[in-house]
Amino acid sequence: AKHNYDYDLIVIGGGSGGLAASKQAADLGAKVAVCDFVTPTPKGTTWGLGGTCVNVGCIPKKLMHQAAILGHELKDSREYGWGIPEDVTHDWSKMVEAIQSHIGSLNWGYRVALRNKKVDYLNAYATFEDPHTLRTVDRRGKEKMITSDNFLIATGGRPRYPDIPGAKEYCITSDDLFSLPYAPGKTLLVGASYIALECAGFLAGLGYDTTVMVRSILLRGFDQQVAERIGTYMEQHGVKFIRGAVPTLIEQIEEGSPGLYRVTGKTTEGEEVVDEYNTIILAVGRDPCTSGIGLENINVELAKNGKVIVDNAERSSVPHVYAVGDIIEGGLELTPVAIQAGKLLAKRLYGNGKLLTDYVNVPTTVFTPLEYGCCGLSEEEAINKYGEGDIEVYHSNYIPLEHTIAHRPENDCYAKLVCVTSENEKVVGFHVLGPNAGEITQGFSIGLKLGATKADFDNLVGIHPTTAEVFTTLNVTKKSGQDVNAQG
Ligand code: FAD
Ligand code: NA7
Repeated sequence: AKHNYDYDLIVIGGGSGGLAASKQAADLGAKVAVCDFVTPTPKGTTWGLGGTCVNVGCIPKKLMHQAAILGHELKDSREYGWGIPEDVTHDWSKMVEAIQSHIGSLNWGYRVALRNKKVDYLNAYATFEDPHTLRTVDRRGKEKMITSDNFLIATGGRPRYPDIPGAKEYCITSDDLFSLPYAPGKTLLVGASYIALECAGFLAGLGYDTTVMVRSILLRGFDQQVAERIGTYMEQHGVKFIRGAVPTLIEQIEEGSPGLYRVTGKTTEGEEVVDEYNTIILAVGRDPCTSGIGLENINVELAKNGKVIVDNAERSSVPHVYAVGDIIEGGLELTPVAIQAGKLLAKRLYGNGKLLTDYVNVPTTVFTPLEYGCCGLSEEEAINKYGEGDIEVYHSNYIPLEHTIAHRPENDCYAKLVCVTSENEKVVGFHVLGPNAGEITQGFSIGLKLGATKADFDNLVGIHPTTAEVFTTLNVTKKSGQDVNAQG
């Protein structure tokens, strides 16, 4: 018998995954509500509808990356004849204002889209009361109970704080950085994930004294040869690295915007490192927002790390409760993945969709000063999976034509294909380090999805003069030990 619920589907979380699912479900005739509530950061920062990507993730970080690139290109432009004065300055607040105003228009756009599609939007924090009932609490503390047939949890993640004195009092995270109303000054980034390196990259590019404190390796999970090349490039472009260290104590020296703080750290050898910074940005990982939402009341099974265990159709251990995006165990923490999973789930639930989200060969890009795009396996993963003897790596340094006139260093950029010999040299790993790596990787990733071989890449005719054409002419194998320097 059909129950008399308020909704067919309630989505908890109005971010990338939740919005995509709710709009798709409504398009297919379902009665849908979205609950989205941003718990303020310890500094009090909060934001509008749209989730991490729009407000404190992909969008503002790519725009700040662009601001830094423009600064670098301004310097290049002199070599191309532009008479740029030597004393050009950058205005942090103006940049933040422009970015925040763009984000504001996106927030508004999402509200309008939900209204047009007749999705009810509740700016309220949701917790499960029983398997079909949510308790929602809005900003003013007003409570409401709502019921639904199905639920989608898409609550995303938030930055983790290390358990050291001063962390929450004096440090900020990516949740605060993109709307910081004052220039950060001398900055320390703690962590070596892509978020830490991207932020360090654009801050240095904008002219701030920038240091990264790295506990172990750069970019865990990514190809380590490329990760180290990123580190080297960043070091050559002004980013300082403290390797093998973690912070143990943060103290305030001066109040202000920014203030001044003393950071004490400890290296793996037990040595103490001490320095002072105006801003400390913690980027030591993210926790899934799966606690404090009543999942224990309805027995949704979680993995040890707090992520929701789902089957390949994004269904949790409770059959009418689904999960997508950053909170699913074994998923990928990327916006387009959350969107795809949300859309396809809604099509399966309310349309006649059959497609499952494919989490394999998903391309991604790290927006460090020199961008790193990749798809498929890192060299290490390929060796683990196929054995070193069955892997052939083709690689080359390259020089973007644009860099020649600008006299940029000649061997920063790098292209690499990881192939499986016994499978007709099928390409299982695509890696590119250079300008516009994201744009390059997006196109080539369909080749990997379709099972392209090295011969297919060789058979492809390049577009000249581009940087992507390097992938049509790779002929040096890593095993040969031949020189990969680009011909100047
Ligand atoms: P989110 O977008 O995080 O949305 C979850 C929403 O749910 C939030 O609004 C949250 O406030 C709300 N919520 C949580 N709990 C409740 C509750 N109980 N009740 C009501 N609402 C609740 N990805 C890329 O693909 N490319 C990038 O370049 C990129 N850059 C990034 C840079 C940074 C600095 C960060 C932090 C992330 C970046 N990401 C990037 C990752 C991307 O932002 C996430 O993968 C994506 O936003 C995940 O979407 P989601 O739907 O899972 O969750
Ligand atoms: P990640 O990728 O696990 O990154 C966390 C980073 O922070 C990583 O460099 C860690 O170093 C470092 N870390 C963790 N704890 C500490 C402490 N206490 N002190 C100093 N440094 C620390 O997590 P994210 O949430 O950023 O990313 C999750 C996924 O999103 C990731 O897999 C990407 O593929 C995309 P470590 O290497 O552990 O020594």
